[in-house]
Amino acid sequence: MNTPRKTHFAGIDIWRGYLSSTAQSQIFEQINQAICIAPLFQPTMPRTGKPFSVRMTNMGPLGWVSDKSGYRYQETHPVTNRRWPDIPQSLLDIWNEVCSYPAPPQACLVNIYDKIEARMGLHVDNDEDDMTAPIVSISLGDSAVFRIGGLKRSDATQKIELRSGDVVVMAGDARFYYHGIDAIKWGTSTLLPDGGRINLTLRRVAAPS
Ligand code: MD3
Ligand code: FE
Repeated sequence: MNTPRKTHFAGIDIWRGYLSSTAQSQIFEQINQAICIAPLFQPTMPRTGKPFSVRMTNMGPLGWVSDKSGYRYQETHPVTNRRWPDIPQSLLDIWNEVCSYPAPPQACLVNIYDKIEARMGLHVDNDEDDMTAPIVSISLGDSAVFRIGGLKRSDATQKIELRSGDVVVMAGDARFYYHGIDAIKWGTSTLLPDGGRINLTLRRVAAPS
């Protein structure tokens, strides 16, 4: 581990510089291996079918997908229909280090921001059955302008920059807060050879049995 600094912001815990540049490179390599098995797909909005500006894949027993029929977790890739690759041990270690939930994550959603205009609108993550489980986010590559509000869409929001190697933990009330990514600050990191940003979110879907 690096010498991370834990700060609190708008109800969430941010560990600045949690991952060393070596650790970031190793995780990037592991994501590339996962993408060979589970290629990036273009999610689309329920009902309208409008494509997201972000491409995605998943690791773990479950993966989050979105298409015209809705948002859901499923055991297989929407295009290949094969199971998702395993979540690497390096990421399971991070989950254990930053939260005290009594079971491992079941999904690692991989968000790829590889277009200039890539962003993620204000939303709440509520497709998980156990909403008391935390979500752990890992940022790699170019910095992002992250926006977070409150329990209602109309609540005031605040912006903060998420940088390569930062780890964010959403637990308790913050788990239900509206949040999104306004923009990527291109050229702020050299980790990804083609630029852009990768965000990983580790998620527990079902309560432990
Ligand atoms: C705050 N991803 O995948 S990660 C998502 O950077 C998502 O790609 C963003 O929002 C990204 O759903 C933000 C940080 C994050 C993740 C989940 C949260 C913040 C959160 C859930 C509740 C509150
Ligand atoms: Fe989210």
